[in-house]
Amino acid sequence: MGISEVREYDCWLQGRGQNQFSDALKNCLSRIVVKEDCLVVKQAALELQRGLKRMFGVDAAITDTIQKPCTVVGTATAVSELTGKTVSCDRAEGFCIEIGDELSVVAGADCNGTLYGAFRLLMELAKGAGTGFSLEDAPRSGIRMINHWDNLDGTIERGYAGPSLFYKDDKIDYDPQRIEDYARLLASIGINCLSINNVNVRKTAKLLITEQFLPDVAKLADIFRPFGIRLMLSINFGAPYSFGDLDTADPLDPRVGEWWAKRADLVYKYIPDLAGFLVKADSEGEAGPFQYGRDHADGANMLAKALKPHNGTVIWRCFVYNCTQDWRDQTQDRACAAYDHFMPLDGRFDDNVILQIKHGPYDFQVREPVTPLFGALKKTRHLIEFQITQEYTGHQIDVCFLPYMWQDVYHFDTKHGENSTIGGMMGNRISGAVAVGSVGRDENWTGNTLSQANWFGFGRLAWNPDLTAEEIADEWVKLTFGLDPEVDAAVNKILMMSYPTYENYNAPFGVCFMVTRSLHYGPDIEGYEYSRWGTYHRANWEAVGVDRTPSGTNYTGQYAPENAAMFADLATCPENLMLFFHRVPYSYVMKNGKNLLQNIYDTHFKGVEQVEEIIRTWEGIQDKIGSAVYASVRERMGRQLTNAIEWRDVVNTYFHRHTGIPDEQGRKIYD
Ligand code: GCW
Repeated sequence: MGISEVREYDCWLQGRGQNQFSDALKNCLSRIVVKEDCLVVKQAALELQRGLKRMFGVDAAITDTIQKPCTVVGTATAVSELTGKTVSCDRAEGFCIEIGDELSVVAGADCNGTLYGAFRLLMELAKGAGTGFSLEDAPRSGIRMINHWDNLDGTIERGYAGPSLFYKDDKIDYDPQRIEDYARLLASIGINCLSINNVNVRKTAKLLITEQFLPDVAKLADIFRPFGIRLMLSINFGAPYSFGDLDTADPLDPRVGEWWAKRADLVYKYIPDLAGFLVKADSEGEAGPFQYGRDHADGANMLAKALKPHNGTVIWRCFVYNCTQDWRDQTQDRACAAYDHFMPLDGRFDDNVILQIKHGPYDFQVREPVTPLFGALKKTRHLIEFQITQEYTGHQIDVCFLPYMWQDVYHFDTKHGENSTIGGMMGNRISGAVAVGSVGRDENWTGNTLSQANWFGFGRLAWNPDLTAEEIADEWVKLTFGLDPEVDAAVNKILMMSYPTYENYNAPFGVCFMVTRSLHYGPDIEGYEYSRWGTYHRANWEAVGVDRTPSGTNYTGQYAPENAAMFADLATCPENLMLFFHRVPYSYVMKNGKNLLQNIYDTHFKGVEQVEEIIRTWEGIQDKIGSAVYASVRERMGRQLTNAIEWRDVVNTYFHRHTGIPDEQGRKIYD
């Protein structure tokens, strides 16, 4: 059989592996029985039919008449009635699937669960499941969302995969088939909510909540609805005056509350099931309640009251800090901002307000500690925010498998009460997971085809935070590249070594910002060192890192006592975060017996060697994966190697110039 090309557009819904079903199983799958009026359940049947054809070449008919052999699709109640067999799966949005020659079943706890069951059946078949297979599963959290940072002009803030899927030339302009395919891929990994415009709501984007755009937003919502996906709109807190007829946006001014209440009535007339508004306020220059001496709760609650009659939710982002910091003042610390702003407000928010908190206190750096708000907030619903788009992790040029780091976030123990890891709190103390999306109009959605694994991985972890990076990589590789053991081993190796590789040549030991300003690709060691953004490493001739212990900014004090002590003590602070928490002399001897300076040199030399190994590994499977995907990824790996070499040489030269100390192995460091 010839090498079938990896169809990059289909992502993980390829079915390249298991396409030799037994005749009995093929007959059973070829008759799909569904008898329910729910839009999403009907879509589940259609997706099963589409997937069987596109992934496995099996033609299936859809009927409402039960006749074995057949595959019954529906909510558990309906399936039990149709089959006379009691099927029970009662966890929200959960499913149970069974594969049999006479009778296969896709049963959902509800409509969404049925859809997720249909996609899971297709994926399990693609991984080789056959007769006798059964699985019951349900998402840990109720909110599994992606944020688009798409602008109305078609650009995407921090986007690296082509123009926006939704907008062009200040209009909503899209290919309906592409949007349906996008909804399909999102639902197949359990995403149930999508905000469709940039949180920096500027220029025309402010008008998305007006009749100029609402009819088209409604049409978009119609495409996502059968896939169980509700939309959110990012709004500009200053809208009442920036395009409205008021002269204020003061949340305590009754006129403002009325203005938003009317606005909400209009929006929900067009999109009755809109999930709500996403808000970035008083952050990086965006309008907000601070302008009027009000706090975040005043601002969020005013909006929440406007949405309440429509069952809408306000998601209020906590990415706020005083972005006019003075690098001379070492008492200021941007890392403290989220906790300082929001802990005092715990319990002040209405029940339809949910805070959205970045997983780290800074800004999606290669490695950050987990934000101390998690576990500390007791009376406020909140989400954890990740970034799939690779703003600081290689712009989807460099391969960098993010679940490798995300699993460390989910495993972090906040030491607040019982079951206090982030993963353990998902679905109870943490209401869900959200991420900044990474897709654009590129044929492969994500620029680098291997970056699809990050999009896939976010969805899988939002569904089940106990999954390991290895499990996610292995599943994505099988679903995308098929079941050839040599190909699987090679791509798994590349994914699993890619994060340590990137961290080695980019920003090891939690040093954070050394990227070029505003672009955030490539090195500029002091690019942010004197900026107003509070993003410093303070390297000099003897030491590097920021003292965030009680003798410094006391950021460590925001953690639960056990973690505060652990981070504050250089001996117990994890070495991969030590420059985030401590100012460390270059002479400091690390656990591997070498001093910090030599470890800086070693990590950067090693990072380049690891990229070369990644390239060799990819080249080794060239004749097994089809020329298109091979070439597109190999081209990016070439650029990644250039980037890694630049990081190695710029960083090593910087620290060599600052210290005058050469590499112990005498390797080349340029002066
Ligand atoms: O990560 C930073 C980005 C900004 C982004 C901001 C945020 C949307 O550099 O581009 O703005 O954070 O999260 O609001």
